Amino acid sequence: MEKENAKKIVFSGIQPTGSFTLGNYIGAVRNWPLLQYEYNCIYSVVDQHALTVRQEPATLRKRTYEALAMILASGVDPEKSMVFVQSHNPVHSQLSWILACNTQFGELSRMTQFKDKSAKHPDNVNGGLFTYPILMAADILAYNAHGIPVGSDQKQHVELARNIAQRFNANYGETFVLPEPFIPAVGAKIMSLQEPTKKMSKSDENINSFILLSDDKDTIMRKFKRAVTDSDGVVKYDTENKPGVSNLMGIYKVFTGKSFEEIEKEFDGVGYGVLKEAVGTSVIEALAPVQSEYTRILSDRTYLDSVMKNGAEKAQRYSQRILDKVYRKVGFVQLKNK
Ligand code: ATP
Ligand code: LTN
Repeated sequence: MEKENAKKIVFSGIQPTGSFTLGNYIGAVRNWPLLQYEYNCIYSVVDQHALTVRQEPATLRKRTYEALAMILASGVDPEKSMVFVQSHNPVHSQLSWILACNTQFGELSRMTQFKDKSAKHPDNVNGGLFTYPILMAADILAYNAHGIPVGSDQKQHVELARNIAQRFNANYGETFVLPEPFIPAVGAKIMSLQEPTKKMSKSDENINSFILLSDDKDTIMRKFKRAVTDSDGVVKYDTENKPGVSNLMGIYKVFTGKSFEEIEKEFDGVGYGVLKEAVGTSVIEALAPVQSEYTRILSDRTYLDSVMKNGAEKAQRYSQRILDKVYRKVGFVQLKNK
């Protein structure tokens, strides 16, 4: 990776908080392997972020392996990209402190995810939940990443990272590359199948609201058949008035490459049942190879451990250089024998 300095850096992360949803896949992970040719890509299982919500330790450990296996099963090649677990590289937390001292309380208070998550877990509005976007900025800035492939819900956090970088550069001199979100044109926000005005979320209590990448064929089809639509029976793309149908059409578009016009024509006069069945089939077919790769990779712990180890070493080596520079800029004394 070090050899190809001309390529820009892409960084993204996913939390090991549960099995990935179709939203995680379409909005983020599916795009990660596609970027490996044009960019130097760095992908992380961000386990430190997961702690902002209470986690059962054994479950977190298990899900960390599962998340890594899912990233690899989606087509990310650890020979081409850096793939690692966040807590294996201490640079993220070290940089996070410096960035925290360059971030305003008011900026953090405006983050909509903080407002949503603190409303959802009123018994655990902890400091980590509030300062989490700073750790996310550290994830990105520790590698001088330029492109951040995420779903649209993360746009605000990437913009905050950019603002922090800009401010640091203005105060201490040119140090960080300014990151920008890479948001997919279609599927940046897949909606809940039960409440299509809300984002599909793996932490939703209603299991019929999401498709998990680990769901089997029958479960996927059943969940699509139960998806909430509307009562006028017309297949038309109109997110405002027909959010349920539009969400199904968006998913179908992602996996078939058809335009909304073509989809409207295809289902003209046939009703929602046929649409739901076709969407279900397209998803089942698209996920099948990822699911079998996932099962194969997850059963090979030795391989996953070696990917983690190599990734951690590369990530630390790469980001340490940037942290050293930051430490010099802010005025920390360098040890003479370093
Ligand atoms: P949740 O709220 O479902 O637990 P999250 O937002 O914490 O999920 P992460 O696992 O951290 O999810 O997200 C990883 C990536 O998936 C991010 O880039 C995020 O933007 C994207 N993503 C999450 N949900 C959706 C969705 N419904 N549609 C599109 N992209 C999504
Ligand atoms: N905050 C993101 C996950 C995440 C991330 C990152 C994404 C953590 N660090 C760095 C892109 C770049 C989330 O909750 N979905």
